[in-house]
Amino acid sequence: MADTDAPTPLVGVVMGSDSDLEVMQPAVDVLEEFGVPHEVRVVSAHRRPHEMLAYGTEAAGRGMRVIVAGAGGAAHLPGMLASTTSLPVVGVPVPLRHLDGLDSLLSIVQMPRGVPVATVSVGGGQNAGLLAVRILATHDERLRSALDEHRATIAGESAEADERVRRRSTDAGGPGFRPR
Ligand code: RP5
Repeated sequence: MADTDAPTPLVGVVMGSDSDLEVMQPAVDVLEEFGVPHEVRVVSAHRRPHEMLAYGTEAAGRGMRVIVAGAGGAAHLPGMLASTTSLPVVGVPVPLRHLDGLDSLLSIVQMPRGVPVATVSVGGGQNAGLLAVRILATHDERLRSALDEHRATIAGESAEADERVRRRSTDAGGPGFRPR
């Protein structure tokens, strides 16, 4: 039975294949952490092109605000979705077994003039999720303070890492870090 109480998804996390899920899951995790309503779909540009076009064309009308699209290899999904909608599309290059994801990166980032895709790093699912939250936060005070807190947490972790490394180098008897 359909869950009629489910909130309208604001972010669509889509991928070319379920084999992309491992890379895309961190994006989903971020959206869950920040309490952003979202949906997760396999929308293949090559295997179901008509459904993919319909997804992009209908997304804004369904209340969506951002699309996060991941694909690998001949990674046409983010760019093709961007050509069907004025919503921001965040592209995630998924690394495959061959070519280390450089193929995916170039396929996604090298968009023609007029059709932008905000491309994150190879395998950068988490940053894609965070970028989607940042886009929503431009009009959402709660999300903006949650992002401020998140940045403070990361800064704290980095300070702790600094302390650990400094302590280790001091224990090793020198003021600076010595490679082993
Ligand atoms: C792309 O082809 C998908 O995004 C995936 O990264 C890649 C391989 O797909 P599978 O053959 O694993 O389904 O369209």
